[in-house]
Amino acid sequence: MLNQELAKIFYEIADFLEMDDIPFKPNAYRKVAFVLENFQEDIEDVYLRKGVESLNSDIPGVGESIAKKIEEYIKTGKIRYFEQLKKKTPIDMEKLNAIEGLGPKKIKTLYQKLGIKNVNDLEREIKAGRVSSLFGFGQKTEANLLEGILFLQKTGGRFLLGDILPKVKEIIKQLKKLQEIEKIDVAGSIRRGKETVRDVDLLVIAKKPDKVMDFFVSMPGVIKVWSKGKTKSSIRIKDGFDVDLRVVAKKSYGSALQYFTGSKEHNIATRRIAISCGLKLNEYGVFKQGKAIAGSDETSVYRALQMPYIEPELRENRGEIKAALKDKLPKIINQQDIKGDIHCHSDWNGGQSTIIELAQSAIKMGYQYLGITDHTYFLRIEKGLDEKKLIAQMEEIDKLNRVFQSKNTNFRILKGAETNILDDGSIDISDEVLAKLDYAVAGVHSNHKMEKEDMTERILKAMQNPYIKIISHPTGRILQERDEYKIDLDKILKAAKDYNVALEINSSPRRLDLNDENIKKAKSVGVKMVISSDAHHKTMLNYINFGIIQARRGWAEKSDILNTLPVKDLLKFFKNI
Ligand code: DGT
Ligand code: CA
Repeated sequence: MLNQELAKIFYEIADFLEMDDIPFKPNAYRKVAFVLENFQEDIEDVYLRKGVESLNSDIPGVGESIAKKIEEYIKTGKIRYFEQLKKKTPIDMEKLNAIEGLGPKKIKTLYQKLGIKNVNDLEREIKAGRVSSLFGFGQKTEANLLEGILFLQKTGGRFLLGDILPKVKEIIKQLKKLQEIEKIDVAGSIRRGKETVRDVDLLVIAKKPDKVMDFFVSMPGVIKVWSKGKTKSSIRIKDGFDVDLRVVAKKSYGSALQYFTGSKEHNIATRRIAISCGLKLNEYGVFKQGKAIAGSDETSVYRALQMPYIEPELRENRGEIKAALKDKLPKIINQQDIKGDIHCHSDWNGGQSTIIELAQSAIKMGYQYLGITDHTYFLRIEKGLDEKKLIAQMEEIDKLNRVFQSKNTNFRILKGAETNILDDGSIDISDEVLAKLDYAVAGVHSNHKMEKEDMTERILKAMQNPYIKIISHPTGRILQERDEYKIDLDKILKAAKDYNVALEINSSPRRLDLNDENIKKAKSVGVKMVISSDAHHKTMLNYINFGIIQARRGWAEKSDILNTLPVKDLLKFFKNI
């Protein structure tokens, strides 16, 4: 486990030394870092054999001075030399280095000439026009740096799962074409289904690693090769994110997958369990007195720790280990459980597909029903439906349903609407018309910046309307753009139970609202939820998969999610019977 931590430190030492124009040493440290991050044995084990001597003799590139530093880290968790370097040049190397276009040499110039220590300093100096006049910078570099800073500020250097996942699937598809690759999996935060992702971790079993790596670093779309080795290579893709590829031995594949899936917190906890069982767990296997007892597949790894398999989405150290040890893990929802989608928009109000196109796509997805929930009229920009148009749409849906019935198609379009919760909590469609729908959804689409108490009251009032059955995107956040509105979620959860209103898990990759922790909270107090695509085009019905992932991360089971019900039972919930 120490291997990766030490590698990170040695890379950073190399950067600091390079800044100081010290010859040779930076490369020596980089080489060692690279060896460590690819080393097929736990460095601690090497150390336990004969201390500094075995570190020196058994790890290529590790001389006595580096061996001593490794020893110091194993014993104290720190390396004084590294601490001194950081003290001598007090700059935020990691963050500055993360800006596209900056490396140690440029960081040094910025520090020496303008005293720039961190990203804020850099932004200030660029805006003051002082960076472009430095040697080696210029207007274009300055503009690129500013763009890089803005990206980091907006996103923290993280990418939306929804943006990154299709590209990762494409990369995997290309790699799978190689005969040498026996098995390939994505690990890391992507496998855990986190809503944002810093980088992509791929693992493979491969016959000829050299050939695989040659292909990997020269795939179309690669703009930078950070490193290339037999067991690990690292590249940047033109979309701006990094991909690491590791080749792993068959006998260690499950352990490596478990380790690189993380999360780090989950790993620390599982490692502790291993120790308490007298075992040792690392990315190479589970070991008992030095002998491997598991490692080829993940299930065997967890079994060796006296636990059932833990789904990746649960691995955040949020109670899953305790639950697993007691065999009380939730049976989390999966794609097949979903019987229909109950929030999507048609071309009646700014969606791009017709109702029948949406319905046909839904049938192809194996759904039994699809609820059409167009915006209502308060949203004039989207030409929301008024009462008259809503009634006309209901008639159209009735007509389409009669066609399905006459053809014995086991499919039904449900009549819904996504109404607006106005500032005072009232709904922008009359109760009389709401009563004609199969169900009504309500959401906040305006005036997001109310005080907490007012916003909570506003939503609570809407929930008391007997026709409102679902609150859409309950916290209003837009990832990397807009924070949640201020609400008292506990009060809203209580009202959801009291008034029999479901809360939505909106699957739009920019919303994912409720988020995982709120889903877990809602489940724990018995609030029902729905997973909806909020599609504005038939192809966006697939967004539901992101909502399912989020629901799994929130420990949701089939029984927590209403659109796992057959249509008859779903309508019973809506009719409150
Ligand atoms: P990301 O990339 O920030 O979206 O999140 P992850 O979880 O993919 O993190 P990443 O790419 O840094 O590392 C992949 C996995 O490797 C991580 O989930 C757990 C494992 N790992 C990485 N560094 C450490 C570490 O220092 N200690 C332990 N125990 N595990 C680590
Ligand atoms: Ca990652």
